[in-house]
Amino acid sequence: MKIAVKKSILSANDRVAGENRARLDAAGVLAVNLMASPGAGKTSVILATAERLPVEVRPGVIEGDLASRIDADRVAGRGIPVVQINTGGGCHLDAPMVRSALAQLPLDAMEVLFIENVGNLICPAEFDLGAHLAVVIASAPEGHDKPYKYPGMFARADAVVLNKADLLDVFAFDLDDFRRGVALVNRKAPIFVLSCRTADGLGVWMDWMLDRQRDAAARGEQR
Ligand SMILES: Nc1nc2c(ncn2[C@@H]2O[C@H](COP(=O)(O)OP(=O)(O)OP(=O)(O)O)[C@@H](O)[C@H]2O)c(=O)[nH]1
Ligand SMILES: [Mg+2]
Repeated sequence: MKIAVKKSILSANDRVAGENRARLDAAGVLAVNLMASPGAGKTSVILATAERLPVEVRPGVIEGDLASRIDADRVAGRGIPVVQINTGGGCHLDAPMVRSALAQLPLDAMEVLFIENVGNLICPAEFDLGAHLAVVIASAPEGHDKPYKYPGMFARADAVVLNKADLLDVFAFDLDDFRRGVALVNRKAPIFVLSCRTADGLGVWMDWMLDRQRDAAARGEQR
């Protein structure tokens, strides 16, 4: 019974996710779902990336948190269109939440949409939002064992960002072991080791993301 209910919730979610994706495709917007534990650096990665985008690639942001407008205010402070979703206790965003946020965003005036999911390495992986890319952010202070302990999240990722690279030595972070852990569940996702603090490694991540953004723009032009 429990499994049947879960399946039906997920399939209802997937329907709306498909509609969201179609809407984003029509607007030529690349949507990136950023998932990580609390404090890994989701908002920092969004801001560091947005700051370095070429002028013709305009960002928008959806912020997901249980409560508060703290992250949305940080983003709005940079002049970036943003919608805050408060889940009121829910541990992940879902496609209907994103649908209502899309209705409030100027999709025609943006080329890339960052969706910051609720800080959690478990539930967000199960819910398709209609984004084109699922990016998992891990960070040095969390330790190198996370891919082994939360395999579902890493298995579904299109890319893995390892943030706070400036702290690798401080936390005796074993990068090889981390890479092995990711490879156990996901052989395709590139791993970007970077630091929002020093900006090291941001360029490689941005090149990869902008390649995908160009594909999304081409999809929009074909319509
Ligand atoms: N040393 C270091 N600190 C960082 C880096 N990136 C982010 N931080 C710090 O990590 C803390 C959390 O960063 P956020 O970007 O707010 O993390 P988040 O994942 O958005 O957090 P929640 O939205 O609360 O889940 C802040 O104090 C940042 O300044 C980094 O590359 N190096
Ligand atoms: Mg945040």
